[in-house]
Amino acid sequence: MTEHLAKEGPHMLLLERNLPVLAQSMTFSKLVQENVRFLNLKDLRWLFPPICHRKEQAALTENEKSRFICAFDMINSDGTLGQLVDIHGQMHMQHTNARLLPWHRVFLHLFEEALHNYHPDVCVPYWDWTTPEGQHFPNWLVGVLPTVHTPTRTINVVRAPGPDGSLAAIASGVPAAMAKTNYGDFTGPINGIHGSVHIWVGGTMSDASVSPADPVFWLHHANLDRLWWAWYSSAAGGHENPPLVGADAVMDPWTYTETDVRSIAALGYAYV
Ligand SMILES: [Cu+2]
Repeated sequence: MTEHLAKEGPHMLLLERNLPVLAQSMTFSKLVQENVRFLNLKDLRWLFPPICHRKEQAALTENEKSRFICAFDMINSDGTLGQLVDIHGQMHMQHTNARLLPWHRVFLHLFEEALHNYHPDVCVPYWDWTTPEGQHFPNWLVGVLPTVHTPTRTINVVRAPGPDGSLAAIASGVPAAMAKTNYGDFTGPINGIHGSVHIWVGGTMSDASVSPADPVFWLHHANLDRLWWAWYSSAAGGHENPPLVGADAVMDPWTYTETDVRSIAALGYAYV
């Protein structure tokens, strides 16, 4: 029955079309969610997971840090992470243009849902390198250097972080970006800052064909996603959406479109 619902049900979740591994692990909660139009939502609220609260990495408890690392290791072992790494290495026009933020919003969402297969309460932390306290490599990830097997290669994660002062200099461009009043003017400098932080971490992170193998990739991109959300919600951003139309608005290789990712609440997460 779960097989039938996952593969043929008329209300198959967008998420399951985009991350087929999830369809193999239908939980009772997910099953109910699919059939919710037949049921009384009010009586079933207790079954639904709360919205994922993405926290600043330094604010995580020791337990939350180890659960994140544990879930990361699990999706590495089951091959999901390797598949995501290879997809990121392919050409989906997801860098240095208006697609950067929406494409990586989908990418983070699929990663977070994959983590939920093992730890339903784990959310992607963000690494806030815009504050002085965050302007160094996250201590708890220093020794986390996984080996990731993708469908095409084996990646041994390495890093060579630059001086903390350089990270501060890179991040100093953020306030000017946040003050821009249209998406193009905002995303231009954010794109550059994004790349500079990748290069600052160095090693695996400096190479887009392998960078998501480093767990800090996800924390870095969660911070960019958070900045985008903050800008969008601000008076300067004024809820302006990326100017994407036609094929540019489809976050291939997935079926998510730009309009599908406008609301982070609808995607099931919030920044705290
Ligand atoms: Cu990327």
